[in-house]
Amino acid sequence: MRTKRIDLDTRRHFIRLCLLSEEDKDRRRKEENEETKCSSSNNYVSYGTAGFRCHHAALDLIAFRCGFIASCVAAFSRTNATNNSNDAPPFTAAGICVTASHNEASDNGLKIVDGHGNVLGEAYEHACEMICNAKTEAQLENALDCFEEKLPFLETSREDAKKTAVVYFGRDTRESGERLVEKAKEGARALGGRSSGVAVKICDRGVVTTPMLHYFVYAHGKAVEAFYENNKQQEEKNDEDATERSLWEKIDAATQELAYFKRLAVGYLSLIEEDEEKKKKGKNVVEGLRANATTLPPLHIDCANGVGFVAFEKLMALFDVIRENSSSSENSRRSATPTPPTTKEIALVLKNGPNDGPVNLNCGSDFVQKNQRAPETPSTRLSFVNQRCASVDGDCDRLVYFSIEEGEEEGKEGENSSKKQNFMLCDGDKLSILIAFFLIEQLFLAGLAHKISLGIAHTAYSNGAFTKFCEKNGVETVCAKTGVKNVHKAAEEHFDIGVYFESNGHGTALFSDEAVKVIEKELVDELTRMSVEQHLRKEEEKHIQSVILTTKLKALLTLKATIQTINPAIGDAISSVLLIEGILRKKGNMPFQEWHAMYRDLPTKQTKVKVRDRTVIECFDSERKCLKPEGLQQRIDEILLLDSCVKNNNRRAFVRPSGTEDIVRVYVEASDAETCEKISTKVEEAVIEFCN
Ligand code: NG1
Ligand code: ZN
Repeated sequence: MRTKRIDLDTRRHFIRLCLLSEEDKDRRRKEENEETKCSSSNNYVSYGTAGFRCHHAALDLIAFRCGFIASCVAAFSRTNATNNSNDAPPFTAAGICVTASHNEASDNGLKIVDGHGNVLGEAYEHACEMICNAKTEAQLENALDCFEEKLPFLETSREDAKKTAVVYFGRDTRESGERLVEKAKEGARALGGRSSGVAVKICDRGVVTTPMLHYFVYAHGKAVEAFYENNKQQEEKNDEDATERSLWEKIDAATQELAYFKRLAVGYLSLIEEDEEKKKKGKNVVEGLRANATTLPPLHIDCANGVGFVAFEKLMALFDVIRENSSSSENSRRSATPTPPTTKEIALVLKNGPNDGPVNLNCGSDFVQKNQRAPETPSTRLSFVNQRCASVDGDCDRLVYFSIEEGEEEGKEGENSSKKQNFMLCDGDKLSILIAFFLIEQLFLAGLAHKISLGIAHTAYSNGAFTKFCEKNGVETVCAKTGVKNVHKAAEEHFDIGVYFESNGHGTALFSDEAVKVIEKELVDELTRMSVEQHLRKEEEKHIQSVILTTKLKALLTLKATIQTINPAIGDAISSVLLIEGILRKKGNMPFQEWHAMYRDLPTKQTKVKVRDRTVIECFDSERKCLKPEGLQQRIDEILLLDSCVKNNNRRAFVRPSGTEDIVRVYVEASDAETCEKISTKVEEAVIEFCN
């Protein structure tokens, strides 16, 4: 008979704690007549596009329950989710990230990370929602039953299943973060105890970006896997205590901030290595033609007044250490000559940190991308003009690039002249294009284009000009529902290398395990072939051969460096900055304007509409059409015919309920801004009419 994963005593203990806090909440609400903005009416908090998110005051109970969920996920799943076999390593981890990403400062949220470092699977969402909204004992029992159904069943008795569940915690810079992390820890600890046979270990990583927290959980799993793999191969068994100590040392080292920053920094430095070589030898023709041939101008990063600022500062400090180390070793090698000044590997100017104002207020990637204008924080407003710029969001998992050219208005000069500004945005679509084209080129040069498929996954928010551009250039695309979890899944399912970005800059390039293996094997084969050939060559030829790497080898090394520069767990703005800067450098310091001009976006307008209950809208076709409320889609189709009796292929409009805010999102695209504006107003009116 299948036993329950969570033992009865622990269940009762958890339910009792939940009920106590429910009573406490009711009492407080009566005393204070407390009003909190939840994602929908009657205090029901739904599992949205990216976990639970609403006003921070309504999240204490949810944080506690999410902590418990994360502990169970860590305790009852194996590092290799594809098999439940008992050969799989027993130590697993999960994570809780306390963040509300791009939302305003008073909101907060809970994201649960599974043992692989991914967002907790869709299969758990309904059960999590039930647990977090249950108010009575019966509801809690029912919700736990539903949750347990989803947990992988381990064919072991509880005695054998005695294990350590590790839960990693991280938070962004919001004031409510610390309190909610403490609540979530209490929930996580509710699983630990003699009756459950589980020891819960809490690893609080403090203020970190969301992708860093995902990375720690991912790295934990990898360290455990590697350790067991190693141990299996060793004939004689070591002393058990020593083995366990050594395992924890390995896990600890792999899941620290330094390990994360080192991986990315070393990946980036390997990516641009060849570029440094070229610089020593002189520019090539393309570089010679470019205005910025020697270096890329510094990148001014708007950090959304959030955690990205702190993390980028740490990355820069690591680059300084690497530079110092390499110049001192260079120095000792040629002691007589002074060290030449080393060129900056990367030049970043950080703006809008946590001390500059409330997170995301008038800044950050969401502000820049949706409003199509530069951040408007008082201290930095003007400093973005005529620079190469980028913007990340409040938890640093989104990235967009932009540039504002400002010049004198024609025909006017002097004090009264008004400045003409030209705002240019390279959003998630353009990040996808740059990365995908770069990787396709490398795959061809490496001779792997026929073995590894590459395509782009995107959402309905991608510009029509982007999809046309991909089609024209033979790059396969697939449209998924909004939300990283959906685009990630589409990229994974459709391609060996799936490049995916939401237009708002959420995304990455996903290499399948198989693709990584093929690249690594090809690299080893190529190196072997070269060393054999070199062995057969004459002395003087050997020298030349060692300097001139074959094109194929260079491409393979570039692919390997790219893989290392990417956070393998999830889309990461820090990793994306390094990758994009690396690609731009490798493309001869490609100017922003040239990247931006690869294709011209159709004008778009995105607005939010407040309605009584946004959940009355039901969508289909990757959210490009709506089924309910009845008649709304037909009205949108009619509006799209505005001032024209034939269908215009450049016009698109769709509406969908947001999964992170209590609003309906309206998206419109047309050949000119004026039509966009008109259509948008009419669609907004239709939403209000049909949804209230
Ligand atoms: P919602 O609020 O469901 O539209 C927003 C973004 C998503 C994703 C999530 C998670 C838009 C239009 N939507 O979701 O792309 O980033 O937040 O943070 O930008
Ligand atoms: Zn975010």
